[in-house]
Amino acid sequence: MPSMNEDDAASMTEQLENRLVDSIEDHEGVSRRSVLGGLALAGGSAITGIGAAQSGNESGGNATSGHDASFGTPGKYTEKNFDPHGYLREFNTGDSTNKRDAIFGKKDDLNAGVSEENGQTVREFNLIAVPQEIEIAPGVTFPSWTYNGQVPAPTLRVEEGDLIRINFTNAFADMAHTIHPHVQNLNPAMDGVPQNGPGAIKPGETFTYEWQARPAGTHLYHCHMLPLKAHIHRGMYGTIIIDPKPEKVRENPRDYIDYHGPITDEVREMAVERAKSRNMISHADYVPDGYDDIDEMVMMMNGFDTNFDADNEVYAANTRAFAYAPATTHKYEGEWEGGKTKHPIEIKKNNLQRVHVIQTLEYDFVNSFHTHSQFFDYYDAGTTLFPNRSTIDTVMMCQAQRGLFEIDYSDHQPGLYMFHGHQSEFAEQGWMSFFEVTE
Ligand SMILES: [Cu+2]
Repeated sequence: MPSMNEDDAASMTEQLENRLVDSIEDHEGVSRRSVLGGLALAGGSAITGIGAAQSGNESGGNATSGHDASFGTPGKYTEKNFDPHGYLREFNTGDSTNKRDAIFGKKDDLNAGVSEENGQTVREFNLIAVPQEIEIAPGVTFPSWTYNGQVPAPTLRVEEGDLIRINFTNAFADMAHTIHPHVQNLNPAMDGVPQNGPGAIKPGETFTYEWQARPAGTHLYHCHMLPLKAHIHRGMYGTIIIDPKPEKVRENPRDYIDYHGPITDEVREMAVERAKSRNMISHADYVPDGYDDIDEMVMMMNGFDTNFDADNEVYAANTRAFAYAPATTHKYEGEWEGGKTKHPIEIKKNNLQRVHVIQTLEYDFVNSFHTHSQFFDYYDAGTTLFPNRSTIDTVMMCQAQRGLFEIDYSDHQPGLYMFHGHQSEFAEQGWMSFFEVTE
């Protein structure tokens, strides 16, 4: 049987959500509107000294603007410039002719283009540091610091061996930022720490970072300004996925597999096949035998300290508490539209399902990821093509740790299957979600 029926799951989510929203009602760092049906508050701006007019809302409005005095529906999210469901599978490759941002008609110029220089593919992106109010629970906003107005920042996806070029602009009025990538950087000036290279990128300044795309895997980028925990906790982090090149794997399979036995032809071919299945850029149509398709998604496990006491009150995967949980407003009632509310993540049972999981929580030492009713394979940092651990249903992750999960529900009945952080507090305060397995 599926882990829970829809009505029970929606009811449980609603109870948890109401409790969560009640618990943070009076925090000075948050404003709460639609749940109470009250007026917009300027709490976040007062705390941070960041004016609402500077909050980057030219990209289609944010949760603060446009909803003053609106009486929203309890349990519904109202912010429309970030959709945690669209974000799951939104991979930016730099290709400016193939933007995937049609969900809300929002259009930024993140993908700046793909070109060749000295025989190397260059994937170019525009990232802008900008303050932004974001919605972290229905009707509850948080004064975040962002890349491109969203938390998590956009996912960048490149191929091993590419040059990643980042045109970085700091649009804050009063605060310096950087971008530090967790890749193998050959030039220390490009490391994005304030003490090196261009150093802190001050308000109004721009700098072009260039990073080598290696090693293949699931990686992190984040701001490295001090106080570091503040810049990370406020939301300045995103994912870089580097797809393995099958040709490189064929040449040096040992670099890609956690395996110390002889490299037989069979082992080599198995590694090459796995590399093809991971590579969504130059092998986008490749599907391994036995599967209908490959589906990949990104979940950054994060949290928010809404009263700024160095302890998180709201936890989530991809920012919004319970965003992937069943709700009475879900799609089966005809009310679902991207950005409006929450619903489970659909998994087609015959797909090879991968989840890139990145732990970015501040103020708590560890986070975890736990699946109900099924076990998964785990590839630490996504850098190996054979699993480091198999047949586990929970993995513990420290900050900046990330991994690739492969989950197979092909022999399961269609229905709802819960997953969540296995710290009970985190799960109850927002980090609880469901996969909906479908035929
Ligand atoms: Cu910063």
